[in-house]
Amino acid sequence: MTRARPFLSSVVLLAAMCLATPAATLAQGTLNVYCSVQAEWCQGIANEFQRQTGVRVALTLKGSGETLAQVSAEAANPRGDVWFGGTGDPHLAAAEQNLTLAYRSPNLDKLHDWARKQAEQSGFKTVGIYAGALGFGYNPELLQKKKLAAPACWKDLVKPDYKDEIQVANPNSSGTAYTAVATIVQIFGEEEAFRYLRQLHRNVNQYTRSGVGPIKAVARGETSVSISFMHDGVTEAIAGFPVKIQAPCEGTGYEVGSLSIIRGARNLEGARKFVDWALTPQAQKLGADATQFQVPSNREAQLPPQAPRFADIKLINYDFAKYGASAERKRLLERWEKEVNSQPR
Ligand code: S7P
Repeated sequence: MTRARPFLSSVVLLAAMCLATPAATLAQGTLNVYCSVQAEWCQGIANEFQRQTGVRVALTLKGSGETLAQVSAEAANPRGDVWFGGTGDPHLAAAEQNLTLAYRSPNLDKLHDWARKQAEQSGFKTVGIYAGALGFGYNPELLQKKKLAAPACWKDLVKPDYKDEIQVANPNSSGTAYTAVATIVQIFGEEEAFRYLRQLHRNVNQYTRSGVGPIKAVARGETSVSISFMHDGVTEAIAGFPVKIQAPCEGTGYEVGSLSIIRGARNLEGARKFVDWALTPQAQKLGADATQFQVPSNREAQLPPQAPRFADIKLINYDFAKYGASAERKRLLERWEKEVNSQPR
């Protein structure tokens, strides 16, 4: 008798919970989401998708290059269901390596051309969920203290005045930094770009693992200048840090942040449901709710007023097909490792 009571009360409690809980929020399995945007947005999508569908979301947070490496390492025994966010190039490389699955969401025709193009050129194995332009972040207080001018152009960053003042991520682990290398190659041509990257190397105080590391260091006053996605600078400025952003005068590249279903997904039904949901204006608003101000890919999603305006930025015609190809990515990364990273500063 005494031993049965806790069991009975658990059953009563469970039954009461079931009656009080809408059907959609009862557990509908688990969805393993590899998430390459900042943690607050990842948590926001996990909470909201779970609340609306009852599918429990388990998050793994990693940058774009690292997630590509993980998905590739797990190919024989996939653990993830979907990969949310991160720069588009590694999503395209994953598609080409057959690490991701084709899916044509019924919401595809509600997207901007650049997001649909990402889907079309990958054979529908990935799709654009947001876009963001690359630029510089700087700490005006620190620059003033050091009597340094704010950088306006890519060429400014290699001036001797900026010795040890610049931070950028390592392009092997970071999609942001790979976008920077590919952008510089597209602007200056490859030979000139590698000369430039070697000069820049002398001014870099640290190559961080993650793409947002450098702008957070600018915000904390640990480095004067970063190469970052401009929207990540807005996030820091809104949090109250002395951060300003700049679009490079020669022009700049941009990302099509992407979303892919991982081949071998154990919860394929949940993964497709997640993709459909992530392409809606309501889901895309969760980025701005988490103070992350990329341009959403659904045409009906509101452009956050804080988002850097593409119309005000000189954007290059970034060649996603070329720089998203695995062989080109590998070649550029190996060249960067050999000719830049391994050189003394
Ligand atoms: O913070 C958001 C964001 O800039 O992070 C993504 C980025 O690729 C992830 O970081 P890594 O550079 O470390 O890969 C971008 O897609 C996104 O806009």
